[in-house]
Amino acid sequence: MKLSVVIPAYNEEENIENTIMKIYEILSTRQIPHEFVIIDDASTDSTPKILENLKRSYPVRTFRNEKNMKLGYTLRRGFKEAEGDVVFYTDCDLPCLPSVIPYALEIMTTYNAHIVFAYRLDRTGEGFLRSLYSRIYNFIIRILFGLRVRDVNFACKLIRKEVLENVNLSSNGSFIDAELLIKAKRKGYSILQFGTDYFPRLRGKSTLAGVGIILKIFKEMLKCRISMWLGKE
Ligand SMILES: Nc1nc2c(ncn2[C@@H]2O[C@H](COP(=O)(O)OP(=O)(O)O)[C@@H](O)[C@H]2O)c(=O)[nH]1
Ligand SMILES: [Mg+2]
Repeated sequence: MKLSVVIPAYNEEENIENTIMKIYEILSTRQIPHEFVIIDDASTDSTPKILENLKRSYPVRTFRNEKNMKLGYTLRRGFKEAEGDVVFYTDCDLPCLPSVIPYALEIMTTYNAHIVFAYRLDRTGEGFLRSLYSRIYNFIIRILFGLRVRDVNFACKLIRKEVLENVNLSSNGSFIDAELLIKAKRKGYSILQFGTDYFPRLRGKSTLAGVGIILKIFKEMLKCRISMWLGKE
């Protein structure tokens, strides 16, 4: 079984190398065949240059969006490019320990699950406001879509490629995580969650909590809900 590690990157010159190195270390030690698929969302810092260098030492394939397309579009591109049987998706600032990857793989094979993903056991590092927003968001997703999960947006998800090929994703923004889980569940795929520790970003800026990003989530969420009500999905 080959694993594709898909990571979206936007101006991550301070994190990208460290993240790839740490994940590579554990996957090669455990002899898990893998590749990295890094989608650079039109970074304006030295991320592309660093990625070119990393290709010499690690199994990295990179793709670059012509212009900044945001998280959902970028992830969908990464999912399409992934050549593995299973995809692990995380963030450039590595919010979880890399050791959760073999752990999640173990859960996936033991329980024959289609998606295995983590929720944060302790969100202190996220800050009070972010943590509150995130709880409200999880609640709204539960009410609107009947999806009972603890931490929709936590970027630590292991997904069988088969699911990505059969679920039709269309979000360009950060609604993508919810869209994936909602549509996968509707198609009857099994999803399993496990708790893990959360490691907040130490370097670089968090860019996904702005008003524009949140408005886009709501717009795409309503679009998805309405098209499901209309039977289009
Ligand atoms: N595709 C894309 N990814 C982004 C953008 N902004 C941030 N990211 C990536 O999304 C991931 C999470 O970003 P981060 O700022 O840490 O968000 P947070 O963890 O929600 O605060 C990282 O891998 C970023 O590089 C963007 O405009 N487009
Ligand atoms: Mg982050």
